[in-house]
Amino acid sequence: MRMAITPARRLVGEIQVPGDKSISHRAIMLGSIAQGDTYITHFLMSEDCLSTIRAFRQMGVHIQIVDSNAVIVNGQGLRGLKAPQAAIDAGNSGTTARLLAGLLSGQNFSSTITGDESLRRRPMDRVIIPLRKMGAHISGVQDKYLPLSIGGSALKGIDYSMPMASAQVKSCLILATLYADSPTRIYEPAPSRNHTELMLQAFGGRLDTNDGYITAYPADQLHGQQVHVPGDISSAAFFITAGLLVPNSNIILKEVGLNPTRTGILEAYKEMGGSIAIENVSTSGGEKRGDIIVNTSHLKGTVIGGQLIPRLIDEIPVIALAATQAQGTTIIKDAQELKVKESNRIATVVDILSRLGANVEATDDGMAIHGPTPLKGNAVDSFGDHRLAMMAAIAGLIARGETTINGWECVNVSFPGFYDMLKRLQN
Ligand code: SPQ
Repeated sequence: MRMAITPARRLVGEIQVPGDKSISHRAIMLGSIAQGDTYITHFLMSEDCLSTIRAFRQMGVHIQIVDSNAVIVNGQGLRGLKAPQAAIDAGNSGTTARLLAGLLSGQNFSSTITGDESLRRRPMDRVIIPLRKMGAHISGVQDKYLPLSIGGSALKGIDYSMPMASAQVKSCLILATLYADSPTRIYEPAPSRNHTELMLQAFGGRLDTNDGYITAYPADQLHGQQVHVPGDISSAAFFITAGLLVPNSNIILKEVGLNPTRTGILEAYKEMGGSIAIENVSTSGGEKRGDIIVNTSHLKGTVIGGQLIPRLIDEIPVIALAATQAQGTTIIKDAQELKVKESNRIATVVDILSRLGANVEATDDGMAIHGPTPLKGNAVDSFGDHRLAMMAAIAGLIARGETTINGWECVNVSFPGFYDMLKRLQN
């Protein structure tokens, strides 16, 4: 499907972006293996999260979709999952595949995890290697790719230093350790999102966090909870960026997740001179949330790297767009992980922004963007990557003429309703 975007005069209004994708996945997973019901509100009903729901339904969990964003999970207990009769299809979702790999390794049945063409190209050795150290019987194509075959087995805790900052690897090992006979210590090169840690504790699981490492523990039982999912800051990022770039804009984003492991984009934009304020802060289930108010701003270039990268990794495509409008050069470095997302997000971001007239070059671990450069509408491809499709749409609001985006449908992976929300701010 092709989407056409034309320039916006201004963006004004109040919106509430859909629920956080990472938290929605985890609520289904922990709810499924907890005792009793888990009630989830403001759940993200997107393709990725529906892949997680389908996976647990295949394992005998009753999951009721009450309305467009409320779900009740009828937990089966830690040992209550049933052997799936067919391969579990994680679709486009790396989170589903990698977290499930850990959860399934400790079961007393065999299973297979597969995914779509994009996911079958993404590395799974990052979970295969540590899971094998725990005693898992797990193998993949070339020992690296989906489909993964998992023969349930007895697991033991390990000490593991992760080669990259990855919440998915960390969460995979935390979930596997629930079924192990001893604790696992996980060292992270830099802090990544900690939603699994926070939610597991809310469900009654034990976990210690220290500077640079966490200790995960086996569990006897988890207890179903009420989870109210905050708005996804990775989805809010598109509107925050639009608010900064489109002239005369003022956007209020209600109840967005402000977990400090996810707010790198706010720090980067403040450093670049963005007018961003936070109001009405509260915390629920350990997750901070609040309203974000954005006004049009003159931006300046900056350097984004090091420990900041895992805290804004999924927002880099749209931050790169903002950098095309900033005075001076923006360097994004230490971001090699971008190469193994739904697309190679270094190559694809540079491709799209260059086609729109930006002055940007790829580097080995990120990119350099020289601004400000006026953008010109053009035909671009989404590369089947939801974050790129939405980044290109925001670019289209400030580009001269029309911008068309091929392969628009991938937006449903994380943000159904994105276009309607964008339109509403233009009225
Ligand atoms: O789930 P998936 O496909 O990996 O989604 C992405 C995204 O852009 O939506 C990455 F492509 O988000 C990841 C994120 O990059 C979601 C995630 C999580 O929920 O744990 C963690 C990050 O990945 P990683 O590899 O750094 O752990």
